[in-house]
Amino acid sequence: MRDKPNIVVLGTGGTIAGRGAGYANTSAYACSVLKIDEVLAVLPQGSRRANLRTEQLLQTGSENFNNDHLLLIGKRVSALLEQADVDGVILTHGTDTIEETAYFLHLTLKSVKPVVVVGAMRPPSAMSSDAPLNLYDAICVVTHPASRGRGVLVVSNDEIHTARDVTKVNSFKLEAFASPYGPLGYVVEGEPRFYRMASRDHTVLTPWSLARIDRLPKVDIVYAYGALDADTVGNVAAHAEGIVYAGTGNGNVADHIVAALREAARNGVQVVRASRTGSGVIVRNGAQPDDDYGWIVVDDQVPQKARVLLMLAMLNDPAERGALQAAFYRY
Ligand code: DAS
Repeated sequence: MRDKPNIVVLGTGGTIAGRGAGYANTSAYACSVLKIDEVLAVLPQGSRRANLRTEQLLQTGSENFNNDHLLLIGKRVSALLEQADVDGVILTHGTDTIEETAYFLHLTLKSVKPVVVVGAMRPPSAMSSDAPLNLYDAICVVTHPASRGRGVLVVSNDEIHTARDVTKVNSFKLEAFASPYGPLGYVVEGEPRFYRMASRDHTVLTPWSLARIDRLPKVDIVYAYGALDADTVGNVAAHAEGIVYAGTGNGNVADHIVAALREAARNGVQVVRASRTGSGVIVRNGAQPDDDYGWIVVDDQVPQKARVLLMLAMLNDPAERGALQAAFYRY
């Protein structure tokens, strides 16, 4: 029996590892300059709850993360979770794309051990930085037995979110993260309080294992607006294996874009209708005859999460549209 849980803290950069010129620089600062040990130094109390071991995995803003970064992070977290002397993992991460990395891990890790992804909206050098409290809350959540088996969690601003639902909804406020159905719980004075479960399959209940993934299909997102031209869509389709179409409203596709997306689908590109609104469901064969066109629709996944899920689903059944559609309703 160990005195405290053994937690590995992986650093990847972001604002949580940033430094500004002065206290007043809450939004203008150098990102990804503090090493993970320096990041943890803002919170000397952290080691009261856990034996913390650090690793510097990356050192860059999360806006730079591509599929190779996802695989690198995923494989490292996965390997750590397999070690008997590791009880949980904290991943420090830029906030911009935290939701994509967290969702990728949520769908691919094969462990019930807690994994918490955490960032900050203000660097540790700024007045009222959220870095120390977010880090402290992450340690409290990752070390708590109630966090086991819940999939990957994102902790921010006193809230615990499931990786499936959380998105960044504000560019500079501390209340930057929201889930359309609310957080799973709060962290109150260092104690996680969970109020609900994530209901969709994740981690050990998915078919994807990082040990078997070395490449992800190229899936791109096309953002809809009235003046978008069909050639742009065609150019994207020519270089992609899948397209998530972030349509207006309930996944609407402008009349002059329909042909380009139908052509893409005929050429074997998987086309997924989503919404650029940020929440809500897309009804299959609602705004468009998806069966006739060979298109797929999201359930309620926002375009950036739909991209992650489509990449994974295409690993199993790249051409089987029924199976790809089913993935959107299961995960
Ligand atoms: N540079 C952004 C990022 O790394 C900012 C942040 O961390 O909030 O995502």
